[in-house]
Amino acid sequence: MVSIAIIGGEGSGRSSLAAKLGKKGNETDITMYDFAKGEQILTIIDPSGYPASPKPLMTALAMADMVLLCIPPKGMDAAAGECVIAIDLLGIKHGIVVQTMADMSNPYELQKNANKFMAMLKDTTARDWDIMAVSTNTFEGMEELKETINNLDAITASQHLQTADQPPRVMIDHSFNVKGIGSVVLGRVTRGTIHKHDKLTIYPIKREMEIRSIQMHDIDVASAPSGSRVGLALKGVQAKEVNRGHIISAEEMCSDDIELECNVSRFSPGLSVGSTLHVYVSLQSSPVKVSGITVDGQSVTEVTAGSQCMVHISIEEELAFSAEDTFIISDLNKPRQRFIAAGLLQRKQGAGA
Ligand SMILES: Nc1nc2c(ncn2[C@@H]2O[C@H](COP(=O)(O)OP(=O)(O)OP(=O)(O)O)[C@@H](O)[C@H]2O)c(=O)[nH]1
Ligand SMILES: [Mg+2]
Repeated sequence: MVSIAIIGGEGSGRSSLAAKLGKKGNETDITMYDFAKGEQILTIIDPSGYPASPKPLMTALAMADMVLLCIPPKGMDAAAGECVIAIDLLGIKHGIVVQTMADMSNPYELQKNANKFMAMLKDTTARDWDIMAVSTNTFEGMEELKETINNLDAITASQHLQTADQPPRVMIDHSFNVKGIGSVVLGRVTRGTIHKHDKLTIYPIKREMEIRSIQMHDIDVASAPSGSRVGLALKGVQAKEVNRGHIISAEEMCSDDIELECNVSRFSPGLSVGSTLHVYVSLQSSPVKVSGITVDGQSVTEVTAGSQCMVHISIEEELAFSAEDTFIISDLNKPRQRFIAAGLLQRKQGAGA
């Protein structure tokens, strides 16, 4: 049971690979594919609206346990570089670099490109990722890729298991009304275990509700552990009140004004007070204004690339989050590299949760 984001630049072979790994399902700015055979269940997320918008990329990464970074024979383009920066800022540890369209390349060129990627990734969280050549035309490398995915699945499954005793948390990615059933949401359990009849709250709307029933791959179950992709029928909330990014949990912080301990990307123009930017956290996003920056306790008006600083942001709408969530600050107006900084909550916020 593993959720996989297939990312990369435009025309890098993402959708072709996704279609070979699973069956196409729901399609919005992300396209879902799934595969289930015995114990093996894969959920694949193709951020089809990327690179036009960074949001589908952030959504896919927040939904995934692991990443397949697709690089075609022509090499990395600006968007692939931006994907690497996103992976590194989010601190994503599990993934594979997939050299797509291997039938259009040759062993010498593949090795030469693999050496280049290794050099490029050596200072990032992707430094130990396998690099694998695959063709969806000739099926070269597909079995090896699936085997490597299974190995990573085992690792992420054991990490999910370690959260079993923690309070449950579900990230909602789709919601709709089903005739005769009522409000249904789709999402992923990212922590703990949920049970039928659990009474929890949807954040940031702070609506108390009950889990009426749980389905995993269209089969009714009594409970679902961390890592599961679930469909939930909910009592006490209408589907139209629930949006992608809402979180089912016992307790979340909610705020529209926070201070983040930030690492400013080395590959960004830096950050300045007064600028209007965008923030992503889990599956939520919102415009923000940078209202203050401090370095070593001193207020400053701007910081350069590579800085560490405290950044105070005023968010257009209230977001829900926990202490472990990474916030990504982004500038949608930058033409090439839009991710500016990654931040964590520095201290407990005075949240109204
Ligand atoms: N020869 C060959 N062509 C491939 C392979 N995989 C994908 N292609 C072709 O490459 C082109 C791009 O592939 P897609 O899978 O659409 O790539 P994508 O990253 O989803 O592209 P966008 O969503 O448009 O950014 C298509 O014309 C595919 O038919 C492959 O393994 N071999
Ligand atoms: Mg595509």
